[in-house]
Amino acid sequence: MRPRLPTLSAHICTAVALLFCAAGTAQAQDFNARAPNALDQRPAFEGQTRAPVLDASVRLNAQVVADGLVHPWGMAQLPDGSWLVTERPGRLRRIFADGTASEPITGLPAVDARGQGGLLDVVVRDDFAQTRRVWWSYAEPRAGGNATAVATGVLSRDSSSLTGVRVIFQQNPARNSTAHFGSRLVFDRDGMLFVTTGDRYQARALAQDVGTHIGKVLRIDPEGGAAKGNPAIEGGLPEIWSWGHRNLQSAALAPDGKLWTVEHGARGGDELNQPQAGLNYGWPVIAYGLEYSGRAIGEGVTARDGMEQPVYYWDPVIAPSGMAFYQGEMFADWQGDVLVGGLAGQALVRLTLADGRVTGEARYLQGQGRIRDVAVARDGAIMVLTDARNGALIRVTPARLRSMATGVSHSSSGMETSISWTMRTITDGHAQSSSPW
Ligand SMILES: [Ca+2]
Repeated sequence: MRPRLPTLSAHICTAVALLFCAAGTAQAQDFNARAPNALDQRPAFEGQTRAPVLDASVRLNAQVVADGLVHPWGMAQLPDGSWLVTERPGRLRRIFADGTASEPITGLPAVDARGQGGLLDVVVRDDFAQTRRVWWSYAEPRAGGNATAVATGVLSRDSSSLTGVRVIFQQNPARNSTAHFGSRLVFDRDGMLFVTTGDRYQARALAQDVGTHIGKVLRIDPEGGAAKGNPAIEGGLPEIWSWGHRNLQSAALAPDGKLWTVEHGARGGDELNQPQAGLNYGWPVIAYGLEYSGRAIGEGVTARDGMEQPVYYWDPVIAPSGMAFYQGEMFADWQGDVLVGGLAGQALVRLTLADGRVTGEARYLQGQGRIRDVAVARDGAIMVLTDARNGALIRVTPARLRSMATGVSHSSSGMETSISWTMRTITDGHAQSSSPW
């Protein structure tokens, strides 16, 4: 029998299906009530911020698959429906559909888990069943500091260890910082791997320096080296796809195969972008929002020739982490919609798109916890990871469906029990006092 995580209240996790209503009334209408931080800034085009609020009255069933995860950060579904989940302190586990969790998988390199560092994203390819190859990103301890790195290895048949581990990418330069590591991993349709990075907080000017990997979207060969077909950028490193980014913890491929990202702004200025090869997305020269101090960012300009406008921005911020395009059967009306996790925003954010612009925004699970990652399971359920000392893998389905894992149907008495339990579990120990991104 596989061990359960030591802090799991596992009998509750799998026996109780949680039901609550993300009401489309006052709560869902609230998120644009606050004034922007930068009162004098104007969007570059209509609909670039504060898109019309969508009806969010769909009833959702949110079932905790596993809790007791320490600051889980990334997840990848395996062919049998189980999930690989990273925990920031440096552990990778396999979580099975019944909520049991493997012991930490051995063979990973050391991580620098201070601050926002640690073990970060994890991905597999469609050929996992044949190759058992796994790729992951992490904050790598280096001489003189740390930096984002990507490694790959082969998962043993019993899922206990990774073998043949190789580091295939190292961000340069390293910095003495515990902040802004990125880093999402996304395979494109050509089998190349997008890697997002951050500006390391104190090194923001290097986001404009194409001789570094700081504040970039990178595209690499999953065996190592730069990807073929990357843009030719004068004086630029060969891994660079786009630059001028602040801290990218959300990235996903759209149904048409294009990469989209969401990056953290400062006080206001979280951005949705569709990064295109060889273009400059402006940080820190142009930005929406303000410094945390309340001062203007740089010269306080939001537009400049040669720098791309975001498709959409948030002020106040949601503090975005995790992203997926919905495709599946369970949420029939959400095909192609963008799902983004909110940390400070404590919400699952849904955006509708048309012709490359945002046409509406809705928020779900508001106030239930800091959402670190979002994925769509092969059966169409939406999976989220909550960022907390007692973090959880949660499966979100339309409430009309019976819980697939438990067969439990929902009653009003169960709903009351669930809500209080949800609040207790997800908020218990969550990092209220830590930084909001
Ligand atoms: Ca930008």
